[in-house]
Amino acid sequence: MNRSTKLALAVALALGVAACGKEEPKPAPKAAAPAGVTVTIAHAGPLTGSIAHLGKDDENGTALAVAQANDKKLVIGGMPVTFKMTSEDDQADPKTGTTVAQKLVDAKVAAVIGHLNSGVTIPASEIYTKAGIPVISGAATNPTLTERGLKGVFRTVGRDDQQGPAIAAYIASDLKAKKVAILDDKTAYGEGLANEVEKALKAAKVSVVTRERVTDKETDFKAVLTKVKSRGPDVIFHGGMDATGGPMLKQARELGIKAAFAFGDGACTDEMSKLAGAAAEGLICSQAGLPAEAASKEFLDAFKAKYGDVKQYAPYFYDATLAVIEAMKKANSTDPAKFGPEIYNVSFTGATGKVEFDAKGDRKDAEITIFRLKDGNIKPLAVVKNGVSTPFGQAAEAAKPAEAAKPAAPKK
Ligand code: ABU
Repeated sequence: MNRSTKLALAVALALGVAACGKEEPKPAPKAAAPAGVTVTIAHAGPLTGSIAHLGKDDENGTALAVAQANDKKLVIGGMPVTFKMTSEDDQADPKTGTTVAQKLVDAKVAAVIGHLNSGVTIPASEIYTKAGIPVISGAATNPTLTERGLKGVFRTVGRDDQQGPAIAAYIASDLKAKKVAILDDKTAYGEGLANEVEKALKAAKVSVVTRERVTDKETDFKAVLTKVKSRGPDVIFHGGMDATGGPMLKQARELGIKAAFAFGDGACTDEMSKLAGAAAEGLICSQAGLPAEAASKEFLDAFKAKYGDVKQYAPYFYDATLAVIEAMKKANSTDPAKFGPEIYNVSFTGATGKVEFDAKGDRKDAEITIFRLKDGNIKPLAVVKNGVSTPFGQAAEAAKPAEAAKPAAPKK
């Protein structure tokens, strides 16, 4: 070993000893970040078929509420929560609806926002209830949904035993009908609503000249309308969706039927003027809630930026989703067994006003709005609450949530 190698070895050894003798600074112990949880909220409704435009609208309302909840970075039960939405197509078909329901139960979703059709929501809700999963519809209006004593079944819209008398009162007093023909599409919704309208008209001493049944799959109504025409009604009420109501109205005018047409919420959409053209002008209809334009400005701005115009019940699906998340916060749990019962106790101002449920799961103080279609769009005329009718402008002002909502400019 020459001199310079010995020197290098000595330096290296000295440095090594120094390094070994020195306490390395240890990083300060970090507080362990709690692992987050992912909570799946399901939407279910018709995403294909003749009323897919309405199912998509509902899905968009649900998705917006889920996205906004994620922006808030909620911590529930000490855990950061990420919400995920899954969406299933029930094709507006009761049988497909039960298959979808079982699929969502098997996937262990926390809650279901849906379905749209009463005839689908009613059987599907039995499956959810057995599995302890809460379900909230923002569109199903048939009273049976919440009349079976099932726990965990809710709706954010009104019921057909509120909607039927409201539209019947308008037919009797404002349209001054003497003879009314009633048709329905044989669904739980269409038939149930038509029954309510018939009952209320008869109580108001208005003559029901015929009661006819079609189906929700039909597109040619000329035979039944010819029979209806022979009875000389001054008003025709159809319990069905816009997919049947639009073609029915168009064909009625083609047959020279002059009677005014009235519909419930299923056919109370701007789609009617696309389906029936000019024949849709002047129709009257009801929705089982306030009109979209009366929803909170916050909601309307956010919805429009992402999805465009509201078609009908998107704000009610949005609020249904908020109700689930509010209940989770109240229970401090994302476990349906714990937050499900808290849905009965939520009280918050959503897109559609104050959201609270009664012991059956129905929306407290539900409103019904009466519309007339003018210049291609449905325009609100009056709001009926607890049987009392108020002109729309006045009712919207009274229903305005304190902190948020200015009604958006009326549609042109
Ligand atoms: N409420 C209108 C359409 C949905 C239903 O079947 O109830």
